[in-house]
Amino acid sequence: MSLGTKPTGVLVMSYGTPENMESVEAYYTHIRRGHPPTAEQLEDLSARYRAIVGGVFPLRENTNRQAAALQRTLDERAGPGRYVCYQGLKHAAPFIEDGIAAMAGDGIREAIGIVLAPHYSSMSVGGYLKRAQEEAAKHGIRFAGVQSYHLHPELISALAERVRRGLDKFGDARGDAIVLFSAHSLPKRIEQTGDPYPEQLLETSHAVAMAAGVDRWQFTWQSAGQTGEPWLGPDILETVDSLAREGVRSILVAPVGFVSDHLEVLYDLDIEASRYAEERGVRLERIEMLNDDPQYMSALADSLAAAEKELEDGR
Ligand code: FEC
Repeated sequence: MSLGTKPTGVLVMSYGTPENMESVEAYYTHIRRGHPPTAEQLEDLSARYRAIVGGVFPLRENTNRQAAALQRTLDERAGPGRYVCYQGLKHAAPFIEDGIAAMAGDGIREAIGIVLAPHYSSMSVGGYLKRAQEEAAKHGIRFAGVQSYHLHPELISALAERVRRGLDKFGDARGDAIVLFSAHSLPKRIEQTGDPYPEQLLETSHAVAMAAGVDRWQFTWQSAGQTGEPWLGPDILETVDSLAREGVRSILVAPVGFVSDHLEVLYDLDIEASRYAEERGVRLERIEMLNDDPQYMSALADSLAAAEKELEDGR
């Protein structure tokens, strides 16, 4: 229980997406830590958004729906008013710092936080948590964040159900299909610091494959940046190419490193990888994303309860 009558603040953190096509440049500049993209880079990204969005940036609506569903789940568990969710986005407004400042404005003294991405890397979740912790300290808010929840049983169960449904799409060819688990690549230098990201992703993939009764599966990376340094591989396009050469004709992609429908799924997988596979005579399908799935919300709520316990133990 939090001290006094104030609710505990819950910072729901997500990547963030532009408001509209006009704000793609500002968004891209933020991702590049203040360095504006070249005209060519900007056009490349804008073209990818044009290919998927049709005037709406799906990640924004999905994050809104996830935050609202998590609020409902927490209200059902603890009664209304006990927890209040605030959004904090990494690369768009409301930024992580805005979410914490809004809590401070509401008089909140204790907060817990979770990223809508299940796997920890110092370059991903670690970055979100550091910013939240620093901003909370400025406002005198005690804060504890969830590092990862990649093996939570309800997360695994929700993903396994999607893998089973995804395989059904292949009908009679179901038995020949291979499941390709994927996640956002990161610069290869994370391997030198013992970062848990690659291992956690393999653990999730293994657990989902077991739960779905799948024995033909591989893990591959996707969406690597063009930054001039090596990124973790193999990339999904290389993997699709190798599998096609081995005679595989049916691939189900399970992007377990992501939880929402957004650019890296709707463009990199549904358009780019799908087309690439088709050119090689391979049918590529994808599992449905979790979005506001009730089991996913339950995994988030359980993980937050563990973070709150840390706050209580530290009192
Ligand atoms: O739908 C949308 O508008 C946003 C989709 C989106 C998600 C996402 C998630 C992750 N990223 C991660 C790491 C990196 C690193 C860089 C990087 C760059 C981009 C660019 C876009 C972008 N990311 Fe992203 N990412 C999404 C979108 N990401 C757009 C810039 C253009 C490009 O490279 O395509 C390289 C930064 C640099 O230049 O230094 C590193 C990781 C995740 C998964 C965890 C999370 O959600 O936080 C890791 C969604």
